[in-house]
Amino acid sequence: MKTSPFDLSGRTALITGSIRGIGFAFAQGLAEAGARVILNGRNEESLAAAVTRLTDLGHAAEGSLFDVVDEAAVAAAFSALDERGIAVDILINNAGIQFRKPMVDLALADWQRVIDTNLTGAFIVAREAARRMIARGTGGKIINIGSLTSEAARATVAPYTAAKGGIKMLTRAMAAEWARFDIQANAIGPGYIATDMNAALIQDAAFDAWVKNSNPAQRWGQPEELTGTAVYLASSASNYVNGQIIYVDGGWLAVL
Ligand code: GCO
Repeated sequence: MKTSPFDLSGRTALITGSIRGIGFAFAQGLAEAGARVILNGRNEESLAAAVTRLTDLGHAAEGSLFDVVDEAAVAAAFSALDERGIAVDILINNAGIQFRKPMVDLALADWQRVIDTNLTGAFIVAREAARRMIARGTGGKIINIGSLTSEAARATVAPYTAAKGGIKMLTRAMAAEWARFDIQANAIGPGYIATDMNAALIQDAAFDAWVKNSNPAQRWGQPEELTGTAVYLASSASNYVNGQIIYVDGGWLAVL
């Protein structure tokens, strides 16, 4: 029986920022498709709890504690996996933060924190993963997480917008350098997804109405509505797809 091109059995996936929200949904989706998953976060307890949620469902899951902005900690995390003979075949660069303030009032430290986590962190983790994929000669998958703000801006979220715009082009730079090693680098652009990060926006009646009136699906998306695209980009079904960003946004960017 021919195995499905979407089958991830025998693959190992690392998902950064996967304790909750869309990161956790990505991890659960890839685990359901057969992958062993490595969750990541910065808080030991909540990371362990997230791992237990998946192992309780019978999935092969474990945790790797590091902050994506900490270059030494990221390198140490990968070395620890090397020592245990664990090869990361699939990387989802999902770790991200949001900070909302008009630019004229924005402190450089807040700007830097968002850029470091949402853009530089993706570079730091992908570099470690790609070095090993190239050395093993086994290829691999890198999936970055963009946003509607990879294409269009909204007031008060300038560092996030700059970082997500950067993620789109960083993904293409990865394709330019790593596709020849059979590494496919692509991105997913979530629309407005009902997560903790957007809780304040959901509770804001005017903002909630704006989201519902601005996308043809007329609703917020759910985290699990992103996982199918992640499984596709993590699987051999996308072996000739490179440097793309797939928007999962209810049609927001497609319709005036
Ligand atoms: C915001 C939101 C957005 C969404 C998403 C949209 O403040 O506008 O947090 O950034 O999370 O990225 O694509």
